[in-house]
Amino acid sequence: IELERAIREAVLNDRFELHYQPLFEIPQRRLAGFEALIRMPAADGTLIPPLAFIPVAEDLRLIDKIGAWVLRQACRTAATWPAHLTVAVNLSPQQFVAGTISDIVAVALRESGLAPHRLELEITEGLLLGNTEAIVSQLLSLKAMGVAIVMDDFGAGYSSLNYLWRFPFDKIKIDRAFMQGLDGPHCQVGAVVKAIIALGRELHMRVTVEGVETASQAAFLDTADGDQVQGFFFGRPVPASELGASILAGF
Ligand code: G
Ligand code: G
Ligand code: MN
Ligand code: NA
Repeated sequence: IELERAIREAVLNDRFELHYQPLFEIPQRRLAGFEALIRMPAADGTLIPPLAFIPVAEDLRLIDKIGAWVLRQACRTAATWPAHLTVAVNLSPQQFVAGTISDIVAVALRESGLAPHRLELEITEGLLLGNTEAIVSQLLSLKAMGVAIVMDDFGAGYSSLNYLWRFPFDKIKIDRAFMQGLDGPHCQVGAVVKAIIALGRELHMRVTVEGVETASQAAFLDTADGDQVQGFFFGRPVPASELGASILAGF
């Protein structure tokens, strides 16, 4: 109840923050762009992570408003970056229910002046469980605007392979569980990652490896053929205000 009140108040006053985590090209490790990650400031000054309030915001049907704010804010911020850098925004399945997501994205792009090809929209398999035709037509109209569609957390769910040929993804992000698995007892994890990358190649989709936390995981990337990497080893999410200097330094 306390959380519900805090969310409603944050929505009314746009009191959210976006942090940005860098993505790098493989193998040059050149900065490619950032993923925008929402946080909600709490009364005591701490930041509430999305997993703690996004599901509640979804139940309260407030995610459309929050999501529209995230899109506008992320596009506005990215428009101030060097023009080769992209920004990725996470979308909740609920943002596709009303059928207005492409209008909301169009407004964010128009207001900010951000070139559409610099915006990536990350969706998860939860979205694809729904009304397939309605979802595909919305994804296609987003793609027609020039925006990239990304399958997030790939491989973590139940039937991801089935989605790969049904939906028009430009990129897949391999779930961070695979990188964590590299340090565990299952010696075939690396082979599965390489096979997913090959699958992406065959489908003409770019592949991002997520959740790289250690030097040994980073070294694995030299043996694989991925396009991009993201993870704490290379860069943590930081507030927009701290980005400027880091970007100029190549992060
Ligand atoms: O930043 P963090 O690792 O705590 O994010 C946890 C989860 O919250 C991730 O799965 C991420 O996709 C999701 N998330 C982060 N920002 C947003 C957002 O703006 N909208 C939605 N719907 N989910 C987000
Ligand atoms: O589900 P999604 O990929 O959108 O989740 C993004 C979340 O993953 C962010 O909240 C971010 O903080 C988190 N994250 C990013 N890199 C790493 C990492 O190297 N290790 C772990 N454990 N989490 C990460
Ligand atoms: Mn994501
Ligand atoms: Na992910």
